[in-house]
Amino acid sequence: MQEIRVYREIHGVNEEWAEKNRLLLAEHNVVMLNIIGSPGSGKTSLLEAASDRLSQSLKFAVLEGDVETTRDAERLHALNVPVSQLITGNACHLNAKLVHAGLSDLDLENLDLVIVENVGNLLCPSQFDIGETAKIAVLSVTEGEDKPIKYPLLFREASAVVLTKTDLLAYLPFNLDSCLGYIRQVNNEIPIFQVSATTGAGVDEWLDWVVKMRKR
Ligand SMILES: Nc1nc2c(ncn2[C@@H]2O[C@H](COP(=O)(O)OP(=O)(O)OP(=O)(O)O)[C@@H](O)[C@H]2O)c(=O)[nH]1
Ligand SMILES: [Mg+2]
Repeated sequence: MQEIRVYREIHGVNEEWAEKNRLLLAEHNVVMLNIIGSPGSGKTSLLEAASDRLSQSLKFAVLEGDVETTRDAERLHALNVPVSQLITGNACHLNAKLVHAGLSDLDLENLDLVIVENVGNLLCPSQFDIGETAKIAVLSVTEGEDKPIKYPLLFREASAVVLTKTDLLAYLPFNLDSCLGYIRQVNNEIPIFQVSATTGAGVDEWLDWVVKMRKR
């Protein structure tokens, strides 16, 4: 009888690099946060709105993940944030090896925190461990309130949710209570921050959480 060949994706290789990242971060006592959300959900805008106050509390750098261009890195560079751009080519997520390349070039000895903005995608980045201390789920009110139950993996794995663009709530048929309920349905304990990068509302509350993560 003819044999059946089975080919399986080797996630083990990514795990090895993720472990190297964890060791590197631990060696320098640096926390790494992995920000994940749909394209355009407001990840870079959140960092822009937060960078000034965050730099008063912690020494931090950003690794920007994108399929193409250095646009997001340029936006943060313009605000004097130390930032590198990680380009994945066609991949819909960052892998641990690419993150390792970015981490290795940072002055980790003089940093408290590295924030990674993953490639805009609500599903794939959650499936790849990059050695982060915690994941942060970013969801904008323009995406619809049901996304936490339609794409539950990120919300299950995240340590916090940032609900962005709340300044637009008045103009959208977005049911905030339903959204909060759906997030709780997937992850009962998770802190949820309601934020507008445009008005600055809620940014400080989220930053308090970030600073606590570093001190923990
Ligand atoms: N009204 C409003 N618009 C926002 C807010 N935050 C971001 N935006 C807008 O949303 C769009 C996308 O914002 P980005 O910060 O580039 O989103 P992103 O998640 O970094 O996008 P990718 O990196 O491409 O995945 C831009 O036009 C922003 O101006 C907000 O709080 N309120
Ligand atoms: Mg961005």
